This record gives sequence, C-alpha cells and structure tokens, in this order.
Amino acid sequence: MSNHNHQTLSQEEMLQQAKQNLTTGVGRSVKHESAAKQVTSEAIYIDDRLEFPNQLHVYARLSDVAHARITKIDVSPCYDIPGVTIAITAADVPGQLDIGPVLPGDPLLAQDTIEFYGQPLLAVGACDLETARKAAMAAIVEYETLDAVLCVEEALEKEFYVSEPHQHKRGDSATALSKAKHTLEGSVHIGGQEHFYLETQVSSVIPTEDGGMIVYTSTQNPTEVQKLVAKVLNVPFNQIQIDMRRMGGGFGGKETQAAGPACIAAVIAKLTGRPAKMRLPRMEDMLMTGKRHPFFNQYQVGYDDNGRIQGYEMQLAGNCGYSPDLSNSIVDRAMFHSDNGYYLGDATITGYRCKTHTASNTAYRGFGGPQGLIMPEIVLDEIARNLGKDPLEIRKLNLYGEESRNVTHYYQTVEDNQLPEMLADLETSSDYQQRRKEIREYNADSPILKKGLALTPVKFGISFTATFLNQAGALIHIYTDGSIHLNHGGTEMGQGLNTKVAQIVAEEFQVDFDSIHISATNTDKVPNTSPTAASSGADLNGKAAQNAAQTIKQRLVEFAARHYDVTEEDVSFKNNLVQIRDTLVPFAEFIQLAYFNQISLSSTGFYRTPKIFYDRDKARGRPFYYFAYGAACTEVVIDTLTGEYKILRADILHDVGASLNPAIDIGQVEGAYVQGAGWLTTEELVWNDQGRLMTSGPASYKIPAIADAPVDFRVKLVENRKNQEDTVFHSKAVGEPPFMLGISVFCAIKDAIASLADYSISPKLDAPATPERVLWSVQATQNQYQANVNNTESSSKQPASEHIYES
Ligand code: MTE
Ligand code: QUE
Ligand code: MOS
Repeated sequence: MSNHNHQTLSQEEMLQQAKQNLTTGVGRSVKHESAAKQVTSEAIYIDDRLEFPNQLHVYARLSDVAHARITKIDVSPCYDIPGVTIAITAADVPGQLDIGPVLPGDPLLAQDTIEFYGQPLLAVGACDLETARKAAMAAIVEYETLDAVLCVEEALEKEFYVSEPHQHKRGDSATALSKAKHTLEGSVHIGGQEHFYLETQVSSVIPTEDGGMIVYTSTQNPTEVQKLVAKVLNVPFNQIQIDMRRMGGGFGGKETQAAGPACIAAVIAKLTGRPAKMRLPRMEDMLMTGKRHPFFNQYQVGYDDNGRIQGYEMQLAGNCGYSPDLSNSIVDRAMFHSDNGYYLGDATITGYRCKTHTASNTAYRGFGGPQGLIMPEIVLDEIARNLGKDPLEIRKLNLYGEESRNVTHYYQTVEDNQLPEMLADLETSSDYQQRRKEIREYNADSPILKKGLALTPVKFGISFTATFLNQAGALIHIYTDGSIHLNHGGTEMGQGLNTKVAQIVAEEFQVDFDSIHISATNTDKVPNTSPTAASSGADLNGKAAQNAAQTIKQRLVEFAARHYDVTEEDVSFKNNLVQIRDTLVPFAEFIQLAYFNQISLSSTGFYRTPKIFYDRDKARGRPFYYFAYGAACTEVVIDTLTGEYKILRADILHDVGASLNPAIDIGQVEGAYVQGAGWLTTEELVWNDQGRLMTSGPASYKIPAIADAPVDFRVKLVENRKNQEDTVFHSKAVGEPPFMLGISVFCAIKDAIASLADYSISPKLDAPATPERVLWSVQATQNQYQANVNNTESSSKQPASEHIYES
C-alpha cells in the first residue's frame, strides 16, 4: 500500500499492516526502477530529449594520421556549405584548452601536434548532423608526419612514458628467486577492450543568462564535466549546471571521456548563443575515445616442489595511449591486483605507464585490476603443468591463509578471507572432480573436439585508491503528501544504483519504494561528487542517502515525542505507518502534521569511508576498505581444426555481503562474467601500421551476444553473509569484481589446449583468445608435444654418455 493513497484506515487495519514487513526495502529483489521504461522505450536518454529551438548539431573532424605537426587548418571552406553556423579550432576556445582530468595532456582540439589517429582537430555546428559532417570534411588540414610509437613493447624499450614507473615491494624477491627450487619466466600480451556502451558519448548544452550553461550529458562524472566546461569557457564552476538522468551504459568509458563532447558543444553554444548537441556516431566514438588499457606483462616466479610460490616479480606495462587520463591510478590498480587472492612470498611489482600514439586509454570495469589479476592465474596454470598437477590444487595451495600468509605486497592485511571456503564450496557444487575425470575421458575419445575446465577465484579491493574520492553526498525532500524526492551524487548507468539507494531510503522511513522519486543527478543539488566508479556507487551514495534520511527521521522522532508527549523510544516507523506508543498514523498523515508544526522536511547527507589510508611513496597502507570475493568454474569445448569454442557451462559463487537487491546483483554478476569473457575471447582491437583502429564498428569488433553466454549458467550469491565492515546494511559492492570471473573462460580454453599434450605443456596464448589465436596455440602445442616425445624417444635410444644435446 502506497502511502500517498489517502485512504482512511481503522486502527485495527493499521495494526495488521504494522505487523507485516515492508516488501520493497533492502534485501528485496525490487525491479530496476527503469526496467519497464527501458523495454517500452519510454526511458529518456540525452538524444531522446525534445530538441531546443535553434539547436545546432555538432560534428568533429578527426585526424587521419597518428603523429604529425599541424601546418595549417583552414575552416573557411566549411562556411560554403549551406546550414553551417560555426566552425571552430583550438584557437576559438575561450578558456583553458586542456581537459586532462588529473594531469594535463588532452587538448580539446589539437593545437600544434596530432597525437593519435582519430584526434579531434576542429568542430562544426550546423542545422543537422549530416551538414555538420560534410562541412567538417571540407576544412583544409595540412601537416608534416612524425614518427609514431604504436606498440607498447617499443614504448617500454624507449622508456616513452606518460608518467613515471612505480613499484610495490615486499621482502627480497631476487634472493627468493635465486634460492627457489623451481623457477619460470615468461611474458604475455593482454588485449584492450572497447566499451561498446549502447548509447555513444552525447551532450546537449543550453546557454543561460550571465554566460552560464545547463549541460545534459551522458557521464559517470558530472562534477568533472562541470569543472571542465567551466574551465574551457573561463567561467566559475557555479555558472555550470550538469544534469544526468541515466546512461545507456558507461562501463568506465564515461568517467573522463564524456567531457570532450560536452566541452566542444559548450564552446559552440557560448560562441553562437545557441543550444548545441554533440552525439558521436559509433565509428567516431570508437576512433576518438580511449579503451581498456592493453598490457604487456613479464614475470619471473620461484616455487617449491609442491607448487607454492616463494618469490614473484612482475613487470606490468600498460599501454596508456597518448595522454595520462586516469592511467596512473589504473596501472596502480593493476599492481594492487597482481596477487589476486594469493600470497606471493617475496614480491616486486613494477608498473609502467607506456605512451603510444593512440587514443588515450581510460577506465573500464575493473580499472586495470583485470590486467594485473589475470597474471597469477596464468602463472599458477604454468606451475601446475610443470609439476603435472591439477591447476585447482595449486591455486588452493597458494591462497591467502593464516597469519604470516595474510598480508598483501602493499601491506594490507587480508581480513575476512572468504576464498578457501568459497573455492571448496564451488568445487563441490560444480562437481569439479567428477567432471575433470569425465573431461579426460571425453578428450581421450574425441580427436577433434576437446573440452577444458577451470575454476578461478577473484579477490577485488573496494575503494578508490585515491583516498579523497571516497566520499558522497545526498539530498532528500519529503513533500506534504508524504512523497519523497531523492537525489544523490551517483549516476545510473544500468547497474541499478538508483533502485538500491531508493530501497535504502524506503527501508529507513519504512515506506514503499513507489513513494520515492529519484530525479536526475544534478550538480545544483549535490555538489563536488566523485565519479560513479570503483564499484562504490551504492556503498558511498547509499550511506549518504541513509545519513540524510536519518537526519530527517531524527527530527520527526523528536517532534512526535514532543507532540504526543511520549519518549523518543515510543516512536517507530513500520510499513508505511508511524507508531507513537499505541497510536498508528499513516506516514503521509504524519508528514502533514509535522509540516503544520514547522518541522524541516529536507536534508542533505554525507559519507566518507572510514579506516582507509595509503602512502603511495612508501607503497604501504590500507587502500581498500574491504575485499569482494568470487569464484567461477567454466567448462568449454574447442574445435582443434578451426580454433572455435563454446562455453558449455559456468558455475559462479559470488560474495556481495548482505545483498541490497539479489536480482540486480545476480544481473550484475551475469553481465560482468560475459563481458569479462568477451574481453578475453572475441573482442579484438586491431590497428593498422598507420595507427588507425581497423575494428571501428560492430562488423569487425565482436562483443558477446546471447549465443555466446554459457549454455548452462548457474549463478549463486553467497548466502547468509554480511560484510564484516560497517557498510550500508552490510552489503558489498558488486559492479566490477565479477568481471574477472571471465578469466575462468580463458583458463578453460588453455586447459582444453593443454589436453593435446596430455597436460604436460602450458600452452602459450595471448589475450584475447580469438579462434585464430586458439588455432595457433593448438598447433604450437601439438608441435611442441611431438618434439618432446621424439626427443624422449631418440634420447632413450642413446647411451647416457652421449647426451650431448641436453643442457
Ligand atoms: N552495469 C551496467 N548495466 N552498466 C554499466 O555501465 N558499469 C560498471 C558496473 N556495472 C556498468 C554496470 C562499472 S565500470 C562500475 S564502476 C559500476 O557498475 C558502477 O556502478 P556502482 O558503483 O553503482 O556499482
Ligand atoms: C579506482 C577507480 C578510480 C581511481 C582509483 C581506483 C577512478 C578515478 C580515480 C582518480 C584518481 C585521481 C584523481 C581523480 C580520479 O582513481 O575511477 O580525479 O585525481 O577516477 O582505485 O575507479
Ligand atoms: Mo568503473 S571502470 O570504475 O567506471
């Protein structure tokens, strides 16, 4: 029963109602707030908004060279195209040209040099997008080509960086490696990933009086866009209002890189006094914006006869593209996760931020974590093959454990480690050992199709590692009909943040979810917000909203105690009612009463994460408030003649503490696993030798579709589990951690290939494991196995004294 239905209930009826629990509070699978609107297409995205009269459509001309010195940009031919109002270059930007989010390096429009193929050079505002595009292409651009660095290995070799290398160090890894019974070393290329949000980058800007702007923009980071629009226009931040109702997906791609189109549209709006909209066509979006960082990782590992790691050295080289963007924090997060859930012994982890003349790579679900976290999985597989053991046994042996084996290489203690128990549970519930046996039998009888199995864990640190970002604000109004207006600093990108935060407020006031209206995120309502990122949206904004709700609630309780002459303990909220000792009053009626008694029904709320600190110079601290855990067991089948594969079954066990909304959390886990699998299998970015991204559309860039999801998909949340930290209702973040469950697909494919060598060889395979790469790896593994067999045969025929080829 919704509290704004003004029915008169008898005390008896209300007594019954008060005995029942609220059905839409926390822990319930409340349907996503926008679900119905999204499937009926009533949900409004930026490009669906009614257009403003006189609005200009903006198109940016992109460079068609990776690195060059600009000698001439002449926009006068643009004005020959009918319908064109303005054509701008870097020289027309009224304020600051650079829109780098943390460090400078990202000119809004290229000024003297071009640094990547796809860099915006000039922009045109015209009556429609096609006219703007035609005009932009009519401009004359001349340049002298310069040598381009396109490959991360070359950048590493030349020490061509966007910022300085950084190291995490515990103990003496060099000595540990030299003393270890066994050592291995290797290197692997890990591919990047296009965000492929369904809604491309888009911003719509209207000029207001006094030189200000209202900006409707698809961004994860409204405050950042506010700041940058203000800077390029050279006005104070308070002149700029950002409004963001929902994104059609962000995945990290709209954390910094939504700012470009917003700022270009704002400059055009400023110079013309007209509204302006910039929406990137898909190809331009793919060419212009950064992606997940590709990495080139090298490792040296020492281990004992059992397969336990004693020393670990890892060099992680992120391909940052042409500018810093968020790469410092991204490579840091790769370094923080190069242990995954394992105790590494003496360890030295070095992170390199390599510069290449490509688009500036940026945040993408996991924020560098996945590119680091996959490394121990690759290494432990290799140790297992060398020792002739099952990889799961080696993984379990190396998990963080008791004291002396529970401190990370950045000196955070792993409290509340769930992995030993979760791996044991999943091993049982997925029937791992039985299926391992069946797969060996299947493979022995199947010459062409080979099956593989892998069970891999995830441990992911929750909090922004830039500690100051761990804060959030919220704003709640209760109107006199009892309906509630909720606003917070987070942004909705499909992940269900608004639904969760509204459930939290519903729970606090004990009112139905339907009586809470969440409006667009807006910098006029909640200022100075952090990006909705690092999976912390619900943790931070949920707590801030709870804080605002509790402030109002406390005023209401004090008022009721006064008004009814009872103690505060006599006042409670229960299922759309307020109980004052023995009297029950509908929530809406009570709010009316409070209003007439001049009680403030509006409050802000604020939250900052406690307990965390980090000293980057010493590379020590507690950067993460807690860890989220998960594990996945994946079975695949590969075709050794074509390299094609299919996921036959996936069993997932994931830890979200006490779930705020199990349906949404399971949706996040499923989506993340499939997106993670896409990253490591079919999603391949290809650049030509001129630095042009060739995979600039869905025809050549293959994201997973429904048929690529596991045929048999079994997802479970760990039950009866609470976050031991004081998070909002003891929940845990869910957005990014399950992305790395997709690593089990990669390991299962390698397991299938290893079967060709009776599991004695660890196949060499870079990511993504496209069918082509799988086929190469199949052939290389078969050849190497054959060579080993021949070697053993021929050497066994020779007398021991003639072992001259062995060394
Ligand atoms: N889920 C959907 N549907 N769409 C998205 O864009 N982004 C992911 C994840 N899940 C994303 C998503 C990323 S990168 C992050 S950091 C988190 O959601 C952000 O939201 P949260 O902090 O509220 O979980
Ligand atoms: C995870 C993240 C982010 C992060 C660190 C994480 C993130 C982000 C930043 C960041 C860092 C420094 C800044 C800044 C942002 O750090 O998304 O503005 O000055 O933006 O561990 O997701
Ligand atoms: Mo998510 S990559 O932190 O936006």
